[in-house]
Amino acid sequence: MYRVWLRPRLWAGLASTRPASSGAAEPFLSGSSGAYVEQMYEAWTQNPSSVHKSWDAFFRNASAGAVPGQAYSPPPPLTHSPSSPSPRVTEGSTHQSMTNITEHLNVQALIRAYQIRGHNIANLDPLGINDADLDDSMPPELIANEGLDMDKEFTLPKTTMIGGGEKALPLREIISRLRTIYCGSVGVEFMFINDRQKCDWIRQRFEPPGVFQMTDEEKKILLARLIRSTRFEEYLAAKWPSEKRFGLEGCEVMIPAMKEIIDHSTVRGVESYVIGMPHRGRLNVLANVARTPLERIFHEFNPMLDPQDEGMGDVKYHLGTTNTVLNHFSEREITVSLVANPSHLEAVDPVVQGKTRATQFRRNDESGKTCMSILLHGDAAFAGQGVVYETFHLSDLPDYTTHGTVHMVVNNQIGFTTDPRVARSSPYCTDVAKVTCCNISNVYPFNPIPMLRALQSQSCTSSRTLRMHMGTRVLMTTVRFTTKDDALQ
Ligand SMILES: Cc1ncc(C[n+]2csc(CCOP(=O)(O)OP(=O)(O)O)c2C)c(N)n1
Repeated sequence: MYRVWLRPRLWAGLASTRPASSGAAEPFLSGSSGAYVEQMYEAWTQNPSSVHKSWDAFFRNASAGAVPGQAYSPPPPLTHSPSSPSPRVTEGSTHQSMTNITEHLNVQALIRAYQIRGHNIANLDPLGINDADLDDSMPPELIANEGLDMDKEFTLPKTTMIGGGEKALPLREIISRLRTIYCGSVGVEFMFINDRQKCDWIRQRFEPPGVFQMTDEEKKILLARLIRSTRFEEYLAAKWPSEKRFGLEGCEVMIPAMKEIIDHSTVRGVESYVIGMPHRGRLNVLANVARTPLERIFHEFNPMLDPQDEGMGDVKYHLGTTNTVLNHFSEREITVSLVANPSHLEAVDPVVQGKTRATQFRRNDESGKTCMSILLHGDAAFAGQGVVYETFHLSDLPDYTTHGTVHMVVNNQIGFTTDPRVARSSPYCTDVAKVTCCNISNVYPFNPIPMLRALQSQSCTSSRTLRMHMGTRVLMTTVRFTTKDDALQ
């Protein structure tokens, strides 16, 4: 309200300073200066000493109700002539305000640097072989200038929400919040997206204080699901130690993560899920997400099966299933379809998209509100198989789109026998997906709460979702330790 009242007054004050007969227009009266003056006014309302003294005087006068022409006092001339009045601003204070401006600009650059590069030093590389830049040094732009006073308060720019309700914070607190958000167990990459609205949307989901917290009830559900997923892997490992298992060990959190996506999107109306994935973790997904009866899965390990029997050999990692299950979160019946895995890595991706599109078509669903696809990948296959890139490029075409897919990459930092340093040329295995400007979160699975929060906030939460609201792909890559099981298979 105050601002609305002041603005006409502010402009009236400025307008009246135009010399009636002078042909030279005042530079601050040009159309393009409006935003600048308003920005300064915003900054002044937060902290009067953050603007130049002459502006401080002007804003004070205008807000005190000075009549047009009296709020403004002209700045000192650039050249000093004996006839001109002596400058009212001392050299010391000019220098101080220049320092102030420079410091604010430095802090703004630092905030932006964390948004762009914070993921480079996030805790994502348990083996020390996968640093984003293929080196593990701190990017220089993330180091605050030595001269900056850590206890000084700085006005936060509009491009960050780290303040929550606060408009200014001490530099020490700014850096601490940025490090928690961008350099912990979630490394979010989004500043390459050339859509300001999407970037703001993501900042709103990641930056406000407290967004990575969970209620006790949510924590209990997460723990129960983690136990079910972990115990399943342990049981297979203990019971059939010499069988191929393509285990999910170390990344069991993928199961609660998938269930989180399903829970929250089904509340928003999704009734049918089409899932595609390779062999790794497939039995766990069959058991805990698609709810295939455990006895059916275990039966396929039976050494007495004949070659022609269902489940013999590798088949248990290749067959698909479709089940209708009751989702306890939404109390709704949903259909979960795990598409058969043809062994040729990633070949299932376009098949899943085709099946999803066909289901949406049959349901007269033109925006993907009732059927969605989820694709799981291995790190080496995601980076190395051309069909991934091709499928991503089809994803926004009007005749092919499925209105957003959640992709999850299980990154065990090995592709058969090859480690990432000699497996691909890009820093991250997910870089190929950047062609379509999708948001990418790199997460460390041993800290599941931030991981689930990040996933939930982008793909499927409450009233607005990145996937559903903006029809956008969401990509999550989970880095985990390589286990003996990976190396054997
Ligand atoms: C197109 C294709 N090429 C090669 C293979 C053989 N192969 C099976 S698993 C595998 C390694 C895949 O590594 P990654 O994608 O990282 O998944 P991981 O098994 O490590 O989870 C390879 C090369 C295959 N199945 N399909």
